[in-house]
Parts: sequence; structure tokens; C-alpha cells
Amino acid sequence: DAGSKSGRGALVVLEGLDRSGKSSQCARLLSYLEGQGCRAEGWRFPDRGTCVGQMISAYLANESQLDDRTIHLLFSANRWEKRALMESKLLGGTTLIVDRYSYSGVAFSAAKGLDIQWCKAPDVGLIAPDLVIYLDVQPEKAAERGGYGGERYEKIEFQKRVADHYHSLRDSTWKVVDGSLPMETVEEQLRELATNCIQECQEKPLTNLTW
Ligand code: NYM
Ligand code: MG
Repeated sequence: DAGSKSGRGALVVLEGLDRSGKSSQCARLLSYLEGQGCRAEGWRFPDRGTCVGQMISAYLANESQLDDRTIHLLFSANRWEKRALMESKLLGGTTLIVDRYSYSGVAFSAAKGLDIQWCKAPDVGLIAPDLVIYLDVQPEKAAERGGYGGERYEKIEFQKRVADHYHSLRDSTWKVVDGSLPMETVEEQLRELATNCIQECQEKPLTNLTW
């Protein structure tokens, strides 16, 4: 079993538009893995618990105004401040299921019109995910799901631009899952993808994000 080997944990990232089902699926996947005896933790970005995270949270709630590049760099800094802990967890054998990562950083900022290469640059050197699962839901469908919570970016026209940018970021580590399928079907697909990934990357070294 995975727990008795000395292999590292996997870095599994879920990405998608707001209301695509990421948070629910992360929770379901985590409890499944734990039930299988796998050491795993659920993380999310932004991590609103840090000082940087509180600045981000105030910005998203429209309680503060920040220049587009400034907030972009804060989102990146919020990942950098967690990099060391992330590395030690992974090397210690804990799998991390992460709700949003650098792809959100690029897709949301690029949707404002910022240069894509500029958006990618500050995240170079963060730990590269072993698997990125993109929950694919049409922006119109996502908006129907109980509507948006009133945070910045939660507008259908904006989300359409975000979806286009996500599309152009897809690489070989991405698996696209149809997020409009029934929750249980999506859950089943995520279990299989994550389980395979955890097995395959046990002996692989960690690598850095290079885009
Ligand atoms: N977001 C998230 C960004 O704009 N850049 C980032 O780097 C990250 C991680 O924050 N609309 C945006 C996407 C979401 C918002 O995320 C808050 P959540 O998952 O709703 O808490
Ligand atoms: Mg949200």
C-alpha cells in the first residue's frame, strides 16, 4: 500500500471557473483518499489565512482597490509563502489536493488584459503539479448554479474570457473533466485520475513550474 512506501506525495490541482464545482469535488476526493488510507491534505489558493491572503480577500470582497499588477503579484506571493511547506509535505509523503493554483493566477489576470508572459513569470520556480484537473463547465451553466457570491470577477462576461485563457494554458499534465456531468460521475473520474497519479509519481522527483 502507498502509506508504507517512502515515496513522495502527489501535487494534484483542480482548476476551473467560479462555481465549476472545484471545492465540492476537492472535499469529496480528499475524504475518499483518506478512506483509502492515503495521507492527503486539502489546500486552496488564495490561502486567505495569511497576511497576504487577507489583503487578497479584502480586494476580492471589493473592500479595497489595488492596481491589477499589484494584486497579481500578491496572488503569486501567496503561493510562494507556502512553497517550503508544500515541498516538505510532498517529500514527506503527503498528497496535496489543491483548489486553484498558478493557472488561476494567469487566467484571471490575463482576462483583465495583462500580458500572458508577464503573468506567468512570477510563478516560475513554484512546484510543478503532477496533475491538473480542469472542471469544464460553460460560463452560463456555472452562473446558473445558485449564482455568484458577489466577489470581484464573478460576472459571466469576465468568466468567458477566463475560460479562453484557461484553454490556452492546457498542457500534458492537464486532464479535462466535464463538470456538467452528475456530481457522482465527476467524482468517480477524479478518483481514478488522482489514484493513478499518486501511484505514478511516488518515485519521481519534484520539479519546478517552467510553463
Ligand atoms: N484568483 C485566484 C485569481 O484571480 N488569481 C489567483 O492566483 C487565484 C488563486 O480569486 N474568482 C481568483 C479566482 C476566484 C477568486 O477564489 C477567489 P475562490 O476559489 O473563489 O476562493
Ligand atoms: Mg469563488
